[in-house]
Amino acid sequence: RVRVRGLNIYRPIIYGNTATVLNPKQREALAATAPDHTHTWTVAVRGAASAPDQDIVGGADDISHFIKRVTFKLHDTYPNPSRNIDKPPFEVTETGWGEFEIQIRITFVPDAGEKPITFYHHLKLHPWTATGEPEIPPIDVAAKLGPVHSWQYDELVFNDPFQTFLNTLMAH
Ligand code: SLL
Repeated sequence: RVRVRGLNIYRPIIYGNTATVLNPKQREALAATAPDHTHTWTVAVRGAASAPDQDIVGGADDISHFIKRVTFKLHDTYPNPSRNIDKPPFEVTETGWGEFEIQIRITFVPDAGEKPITFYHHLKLHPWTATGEPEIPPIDVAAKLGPVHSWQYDELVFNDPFQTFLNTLMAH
């Protein structure tokens, strides 16, 4: 296996979440099992060429040729908190009532010869405020404000990549 020494190649990603206040119908559906849930949210890792809310099936934003698995580790209050996603869209949608840190682990395709990387995203449910001070508005007010978005841009950098992996990256 030949490494291309001195070469750094990177791929842009975004990761984060969108959260929406449950509508009356959704709350009704959860009344028996999770009456305390107030929001539905989606946490995701996507190629940066895609918009946060966009569904991905192939194309320039497909990151599955170099990402084998994304593991989202949710709060222990969730059943099976460690969620493995093995194909795009790399995302988890859930309902809940609280914000927490989500551990995100990216496992690369075997060809990459790269160790998995782990980082965190703070699941954001409550609206951004002008002061930055946390402030949780009443749920009807939050509902009127609309979806909350919290997304970060980052770059996955591959140093001295294997020639075969470089070929894979370049072919997309
Ligand atoms: C808090 N640190 O105490 C946070 C924990 C936990 C969020 C938030 C529901 C899980 C379920 C849920 O939203 N958990 O019922 O399945 O505020």
